[in-house]
Amino acid sequence: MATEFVDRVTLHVSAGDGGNGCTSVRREKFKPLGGPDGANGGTGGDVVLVVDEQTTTLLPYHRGPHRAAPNGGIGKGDLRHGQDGEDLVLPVPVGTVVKSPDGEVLADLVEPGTRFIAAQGGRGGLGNAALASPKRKAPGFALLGEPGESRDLVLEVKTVADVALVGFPSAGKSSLIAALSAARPKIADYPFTTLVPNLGVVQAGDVRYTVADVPGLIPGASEGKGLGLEFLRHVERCAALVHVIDMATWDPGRDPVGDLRTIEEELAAYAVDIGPGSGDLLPLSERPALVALNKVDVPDGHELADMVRGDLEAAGYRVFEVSAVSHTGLRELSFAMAGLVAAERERRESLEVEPVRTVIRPLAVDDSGFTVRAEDGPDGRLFRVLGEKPRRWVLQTDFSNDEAVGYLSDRLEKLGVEEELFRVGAVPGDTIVIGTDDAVVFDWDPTMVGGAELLGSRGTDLRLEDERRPSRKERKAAFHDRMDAKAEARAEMEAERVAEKAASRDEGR
Ligand SMILES: Nc1nc2c(ncn2[C@@H]2O[C@H](COP(=O)(O)OP(=O)(O)OP(=O)(O)O)[C@@H](O)[C@H]2O)c(=O)[nH]1
Ligand SMILES: [Mg+2]
Repeated sequence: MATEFVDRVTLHVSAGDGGNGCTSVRREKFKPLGGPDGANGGTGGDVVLVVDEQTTTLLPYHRGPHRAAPNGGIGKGDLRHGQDGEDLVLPVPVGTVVKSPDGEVLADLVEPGTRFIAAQGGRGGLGNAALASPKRKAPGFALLGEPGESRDLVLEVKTVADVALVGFPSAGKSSLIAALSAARPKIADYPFTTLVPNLGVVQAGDVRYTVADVPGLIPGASEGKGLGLEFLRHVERCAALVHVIDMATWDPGRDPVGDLRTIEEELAAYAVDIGPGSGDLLPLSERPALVALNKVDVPDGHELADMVRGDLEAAGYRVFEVSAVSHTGLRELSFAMAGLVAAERERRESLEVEPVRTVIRPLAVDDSGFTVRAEDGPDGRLFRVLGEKPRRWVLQTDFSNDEAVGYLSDRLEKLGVEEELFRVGAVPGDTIVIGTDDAVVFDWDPTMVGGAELLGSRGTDLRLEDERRPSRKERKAAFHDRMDAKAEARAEMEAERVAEKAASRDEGR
C-alpha cells in the first residue's frame, strides 16, 4: 500500500484570538491624575493555506489535523500595544480543492502562490486610551479581543494532468505511462496495482504535456465497487481522456466494446466539482477522448483490434492500436494526445480566464446592517438582534464591568438598534437577544426614551409611571437633555470611529 500519498483530509483550523485591550491610567510623580494609557490588544494570527509546488501530499495534515495560529498579545499600560499573532502558513499541493464539511467547494487552488485564508484571526480589543472621548475622558474599561475563527475544512488533492488514462485494471495504463514518459510506475499482472495516480511528462513534437493514470475501474465503480470512483477526481482537470482497452484479456465476461461501455457509464455517473476557480469543466463523459487498444503484440491481438475498430469508430472515437511492450503505435497515440491538449489550451486561452493567484477569503461578511425580528421564544415573545456589528460588539464586552456593558448599550443605541426595537413594537421590559445563540439575553431598558413617535403601546411608557405629570418646563428640559445626550453620543461615535480606524491601521488591516 502506498501509505505516503494522502489526497483527502479533514483539517480543523483555529485562528488566533485577538488580545484584550488594557485598562490603565498613567502614573507619574506629582501628577496624580494622568490620562488613560491602556493600549490595544494585538490581532490573532490567521491560518492560511498557500499553494506550494514543493508540496505533493496532504500527509502532514493527515497526521496532524488540528492546526492553530497564535493569539494576539494583550495590550499593556503605557500605550504598549499587544503583538499581533503570526499567521500560520500551511503549504498545500497544486490542485488542492477546499470544501466545507457538507461538500461545498470553497476554493480550487491551482496557481502556485495562491493564498486561501482558512480561518481569520480575531481583532484585538481597544484599550481604554483608544476608548477615551470628550465625554468619557477616563474609561474604566477596555474591549475584549475577539475570538479567532475556527472551522473544519475538507482538503482534496486533484492531480493536474493534461491527459488521463482510464480503463479496467491491468489494461496496461501504467505500462503506457512508462512507455511514453520517463515515469516508472509500478506495473504488475494483478488488478489494482495502481493505488494512487502516476504522472508522466510526454513530449510530442513541440507540445509538452502531462499524462496521469488512475486506479482501474470496474463495473459498479460508481457504487463503490473495486476502488470506486474515488480516484476519478484526479482526472477532473484533464483536458482529454484516453480509454485504454485490453486486447489480451481472457476473462470470458469481457469484450473490448463492452469494456468501453462500462467505463463510459462509470464516467457518466461521476459528478465533477464545480466551484470558485474551477473554470468551466465539462462532465467527464463529455471530455474529448481517444481509444487505445493496448497489447496488440500478443498473438491474435491485431485480429481482435481489427474486429472491434469499426464499432468503436462508429461510436465516434479515434482508435489507436498500441503496445506498451513493443512500443507499437505509441508515436501516433502521443501526437493525437498532443493535438487534443493543444486544442484545449487554445480554448482556455481564448476564454481568458484569469488564474486565481490572489488571496481568497471565503467568508465575506456584510458588516453594515442589522435586523431585529420578533420571535416566539419558550418564555414568550422576544426580539432578536442579528448583525455583524452587534455580534462582534457583544464578543468585545466584558460583562463583569458595568461601564463596558453601558458602552455596549450606547453602541447599540447609536447603531439604531433601540429605534428599530421601538419600530417593531418592542416595549421596555421585553426580552432582547443578541445573536443566533441565546448567550446574550437581557430585559430591555431603553437608555434614552425617545419622543412621542417612539412610544410603546398605551400604558407601557416608562414616563407614565411617574406619580406626577411633568410640567411643560420640565418636559422641555428633559427634551433638551435628551438632545444634548444625543449630540454628545454622536460626537463620541465619531471619535470612536476615528480611534478604531487608527487602531485598525496600526494592525495593518
Ligand atoms: N503483452 C503485453 N502486456 C502488457 C502490455 N501492457 C501492459 N502489459 C501487462 O499487463 C499487466 C498490467 O499492466 P499495468 O500497466 O500494471 O496495468 P494497469 O492498467 O496499470 O493496471 P492497474 O494499475 O491494476 O489498474 C502487466 O503484467 C503488464 O506487463 C502490452 O502492451 N503488451
Ligand atoms: Mg496501473
